[in-house]
Amino acid sequence: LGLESDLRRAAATGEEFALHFQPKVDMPQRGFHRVIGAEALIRWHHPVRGLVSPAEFIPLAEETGLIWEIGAWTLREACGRLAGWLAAGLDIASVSVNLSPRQFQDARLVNFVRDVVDRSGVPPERLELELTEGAMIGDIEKAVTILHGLKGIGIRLSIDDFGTGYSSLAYLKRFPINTLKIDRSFVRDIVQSATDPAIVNTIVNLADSLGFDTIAEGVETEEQADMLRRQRCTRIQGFLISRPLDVDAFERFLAENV
Ligand code: G
Ligand code: G
Ligand code: MN
Ligand code: NA
Repeated sequence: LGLESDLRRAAATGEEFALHFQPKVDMPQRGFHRVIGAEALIRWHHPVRGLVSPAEFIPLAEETGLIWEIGAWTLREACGRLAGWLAAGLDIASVSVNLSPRQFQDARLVNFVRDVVDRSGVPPERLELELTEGAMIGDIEKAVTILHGLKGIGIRLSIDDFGTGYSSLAYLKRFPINTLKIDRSFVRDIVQSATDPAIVNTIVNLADSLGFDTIAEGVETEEQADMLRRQRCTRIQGFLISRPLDVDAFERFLAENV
């Protein structure tokens, strides 16, 4: 209960939150990784408890409805940072923001996202929203309508943790999305697994056929990256490239890598 009232207070101002950014890179057959974007990940600096993980407070925010205020802060902050980087000449292709199921199902979502993008002045195609399959189960017709509404703003859409949820191929073909983010559970054991390379390869082929991109999450070693490359997955994100970085560290990373 203490944490809930603290979160309510934090959500009211946003002052205790910060965004960290984890680079996403491409992985050509040879040569260097190039930064293609970054994922924004929220952090809560609690005045007494110190850093509280989103794994702890996002579920609480969902249960209490505070996710709307927190998500609004996150989206504004991400667009504000992106606008600042572009104005400073740091040519970052996209910044993604995670949406939890309750945010996705909120009737205010499409208008709110349009409004934040408009006010920030960022080109909409530089903003990406990451949704999980779980957000879209239930009323599929409604989910497709919301996705088209978001698409109509001109932003990019990805399915996060892909392969762990329930989206059937019949649904997937109706989703106007750009990217499948291959869940890190398929990456973790890919070097020694008898099955995981085939699963990744199948996801990449499926994405190709449907006109989607892919990116593998949770890549921690060169060996995993090599195996992914052999499965034709050419975009990665993970500790091998960088942990999520605070704004200063991320700006240094960009300056050295773009
Ligand atoms: O950054 P970290 O790996 O600790 O994130 C843990 C979980 O919290 C991940 O599932 C991530 O998607 C989620 N998360 C991080 N930031 C946000 C955010 O701004 N909004 C939502 N809805 N989820 C987030
Ligand atoms: O659910 P989502 O994919 O949004 O989760 C993002 C979370 O994954 C963040 O909390 C981030 O810290 C974590 N993460 C990012 N890269 C790696 C990695 O290489 N290994 C592990 N174990 N976690 C990672
Ligand atoms: Mn994500
Ligand atoms: Na994920």
